[in-house]
Amino acid sequence: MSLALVLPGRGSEGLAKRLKALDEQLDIQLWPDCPAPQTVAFAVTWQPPAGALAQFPNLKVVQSLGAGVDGLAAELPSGVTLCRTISPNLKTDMRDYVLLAILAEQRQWQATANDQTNQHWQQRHYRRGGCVGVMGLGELGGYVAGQLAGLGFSVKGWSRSPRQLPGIDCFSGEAALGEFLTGLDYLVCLLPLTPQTQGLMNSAFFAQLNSAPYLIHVGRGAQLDEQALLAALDGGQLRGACLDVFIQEPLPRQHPFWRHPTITVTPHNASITSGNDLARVVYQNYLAMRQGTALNHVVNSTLGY
Ligand code: NDP
Ligand code: OXD
Repeated sequence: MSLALVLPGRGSEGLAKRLKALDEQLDIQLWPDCPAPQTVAFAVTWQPPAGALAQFPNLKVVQSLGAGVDGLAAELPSGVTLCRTISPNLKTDMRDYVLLAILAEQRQWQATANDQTNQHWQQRHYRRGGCVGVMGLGELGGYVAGQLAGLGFSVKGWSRSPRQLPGIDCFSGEAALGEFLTGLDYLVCLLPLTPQTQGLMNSAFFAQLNSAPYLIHVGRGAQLDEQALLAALDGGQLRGACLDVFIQEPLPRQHPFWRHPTITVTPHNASITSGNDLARVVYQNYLAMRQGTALNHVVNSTLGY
């Protein structure tokens, strides 16, 4: 039984080396050079090329390189179990990114950096605390919300099904979205991309904001209507945005977000699984598959996340 790494341009060799360090008996095939595709039962991938997974007739489990699975659901052969990669570092890194975005905005950090460039001494007004709304209360959103509450922020959360999280004012479903969106100072998107969340942040959505929050978008680009965002910034429904994910990545050079005065752009690196964490997650699930025990972070094929 072997394991295939279908990771074009994403360092298959490095992952193979780390996996071998965990278990030198592992039989690993690096796509596209898979000499015995019929022996492959487990594949690790991210945005697989069309048809790449279909070449393994005995595939049982696919492990997504990331927490999101939107880039590979269409390529998943039927009957194959899909798992996500979640690690403690992925959660703490996401918390750090969101906290950094909040604090940088509160402290006007970019303006202060520009002041230094211009040797200009100016004490700037700063905000503190505030109400943070977190959309998505799963592995990442639930963790980030809890950590922000622990730091003294007032935190509201929104999910598909009802949740109860200590210290978080929880809302669920479309009917409660308007109430969730009121009174926010910060709005964080940590939703998975599904047909229900695609285009969610559009002009009707922004019209429900009544307190000009600052948007921190770390879910998926297609959840945001980019023109509606620009209009919401112009119209004062939002006071700024920190964006890590985009409809087109890399963000095209001519895109208006690059030079917008109240938008901060980061290159989809809010939280990245390290090579060692990835190897451990893959190996654990590979062993679970072999031993017939429960796999970690299995995607619900009906919900798509
Ligand atoms: P989970 O699957 O653990 O949680 C998803 C959450 O979203 C759940 O609370 C779920 O509700 C909620 N949700 C799903 N659909 C809806 C909906 N239609 N309306 C309201 N709430 C909904 O996901 P993770 O926390 O692990 O990850 C979230 C996303 O973060 C990933 O899918 C990925 O896109 C993104 N990500 C981005 C990274 C980056 O670097 N920018 C890094 C890693 C992930 P319920 O609780 O009811 O199921
Ligand atoms: C992920 C990501 O889904 O990096 O893990 O976006």
